[in-house]
Amino acid sequence: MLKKILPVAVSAVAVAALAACGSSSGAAAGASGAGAGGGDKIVMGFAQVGAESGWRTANTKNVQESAKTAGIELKFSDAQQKQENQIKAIRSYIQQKVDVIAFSPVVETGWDTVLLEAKRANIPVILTDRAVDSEDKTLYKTFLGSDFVAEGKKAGEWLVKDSEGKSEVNVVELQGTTGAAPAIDRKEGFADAIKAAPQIKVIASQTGDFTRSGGKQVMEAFLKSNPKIDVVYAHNDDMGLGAIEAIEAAGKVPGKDIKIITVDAVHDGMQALADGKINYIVECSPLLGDQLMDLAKKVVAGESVPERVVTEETTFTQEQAKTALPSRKY
Ligand code: GYE
Repeated sequence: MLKKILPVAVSAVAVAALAACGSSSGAAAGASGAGAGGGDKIVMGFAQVGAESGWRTANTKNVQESAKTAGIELKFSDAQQKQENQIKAIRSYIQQKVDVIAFSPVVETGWDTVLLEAKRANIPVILTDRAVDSEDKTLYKTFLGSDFVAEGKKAGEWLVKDSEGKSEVNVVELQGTTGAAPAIDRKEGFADAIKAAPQIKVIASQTGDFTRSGGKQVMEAFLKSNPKIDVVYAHNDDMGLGAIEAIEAAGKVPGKDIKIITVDAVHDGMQALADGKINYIVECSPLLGDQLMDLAKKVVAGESVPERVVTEETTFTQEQAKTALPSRKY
């Protein structure tokens, strides 16, 4: 615990309270508790969304590795895509008086109360990967992550080009988790871009919760109720990979009979792109760890940080995926 020396009795209570909370919620917040009594290491409480996708797994691994390299003690919790679990984890980090809290909010709304609690406890908060819709920008120090609207736009722009000369292009959309920033923004960016081509129509749009099984299930239903589907736009690779399974099971050829556009560019997605089953991927980098640790050190030291840090990203065609695959880190 940096700068704040806790009496042993208090920290013991905090750890006990945390253990009780972790076992009842399944949110397993900050299992080690090692930093809650002294030492000069920065202690970060990190409330992760879950383990819903390849992206998330890569992000978790990267954050854990970067913390180690930066000499930051990480208390990690997995909220299993449930906001209530994330709120519990954040409260337990406040109780433990960590030096900084970082979290990736599962949905955009409903954070003001717990963020205010952190602010009153003088614990700086860094949003990582996903945003909140709080009007009070003083509730967090900075937001590190992608521009999801831009990602959706890139997906739509590719489709507009690919649809030139066609008279009708029917799209089905597999949305991410309802209420999550990347789901809202990727939908918006895509819708905006395809306005340029009136022959492109989104004929069905539903959430697959960012998971492979969700993508598969929703795609099965789409295939049953829509006789002519030309394109799948999936808000992440995992749902696109689930859709591939559903398309193949229906006797159609993914990438040819039905084109697929996804976002993320994790390894399995890139492999499917190189294999011709996906047609285009917009990259969303999960490698936020090093930047997060740098920002954490600065906010703990009381230095000012930019209020928004946007990750740099690219896009991949099938040919580009073949070249990029051997050196991909995730
Ligand atoms: O695209 C998806 C994951 O928030 C950017 O969450 C992240 C998204 C990512 O489940 O695969």
